[in-house]
Amino acid sequence: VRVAAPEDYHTYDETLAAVAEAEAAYPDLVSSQVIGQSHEGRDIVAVKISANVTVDEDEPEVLFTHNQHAREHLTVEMALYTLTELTSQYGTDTEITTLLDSREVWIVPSVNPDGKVYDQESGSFRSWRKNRQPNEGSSAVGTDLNRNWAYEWGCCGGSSGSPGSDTYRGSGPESGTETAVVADFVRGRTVDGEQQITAHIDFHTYGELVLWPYGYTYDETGPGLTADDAAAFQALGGELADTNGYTPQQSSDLYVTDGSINDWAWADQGIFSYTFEMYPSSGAGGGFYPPGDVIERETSRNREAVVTLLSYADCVYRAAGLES
Ligand code: 0X9
Ligand code: CA
Ligand code: ZN
Repeated sequence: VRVAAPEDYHTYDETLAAVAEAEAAYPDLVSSQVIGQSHEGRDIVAVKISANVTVDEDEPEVLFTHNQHAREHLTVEMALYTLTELTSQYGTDTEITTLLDSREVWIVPSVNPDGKVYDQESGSFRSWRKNRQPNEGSSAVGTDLNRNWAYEWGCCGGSSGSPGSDTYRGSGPESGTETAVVADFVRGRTVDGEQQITAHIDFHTYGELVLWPYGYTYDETGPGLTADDAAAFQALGGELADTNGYTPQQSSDLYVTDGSINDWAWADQGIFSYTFEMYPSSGAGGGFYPPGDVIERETSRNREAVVTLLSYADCVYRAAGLES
């Protein structure tokens, strides 16, 4: 199986440079902001893409988060693909033009910059997953950010309480520096008590899956997740999967997780929140490190899913024929 070299993927610094370039080239369409710092002090950046980008217009907002897990470098390429595609096609592609005229898109290209740098910096990948925050009373480093979100944290055997584990949930909900930064950013998108972000994809690798809440339980409904909500998650999830050939399922059907971003984003913020597990499929080779020559194919593979999510951002229930 062919695998990648670290230089096949953008570094953290190169990622920020690409964002700055887009911002300079499309000042009316792209605006980036530093939403906080990682544990080691790196900037965590959110990029807004919309017509009249400097104005906070009353438009549905869509969030894409990437790279919670350090070694999932393909997800950062996905962020840069979306940035490039939306900016270069605005004013050319009528669908993208209409969507950027009526939506506000937020991209966080790297939720976990310390982990990304650690995984990529040495000349050979380290297979690192967590952040790089030390743990009190242990020599083991790092929290699994996707077990650290503040909904049913640590409830259900879907995370570990051991700092040495790759799924260590942290010392408490949002104890991870980067979790707290992104959670604060999301909470900050509330205007007059209403969360402006309606839909979200958290990009991971790998497995070629479209996943939706809840992850902490096998039940299809639960607190704050009605049968109508579940029908909408399933309908839109299926429609997204039709565009990229991924397998759609409730996330707990993969395995139970507690403290994942999707459960928090839905239960706490009312955001239709999906996980995409990108290339490769679980049976194929390459794992977290597919060679660089698949990047273009495997990021553009999600073009239609991104556009589809944007198109439903005004009312996700419409995907299930439940428009009120
Ligand atoms: O375990 C995770 O955090 C995600 N998979 S990964 O291989 N990228 O680490 C999956 C999270 C989706 N949620 C659930 N399966 N409940
Ligand atoms: Ca706008
Ligand atoms: Zn992951």
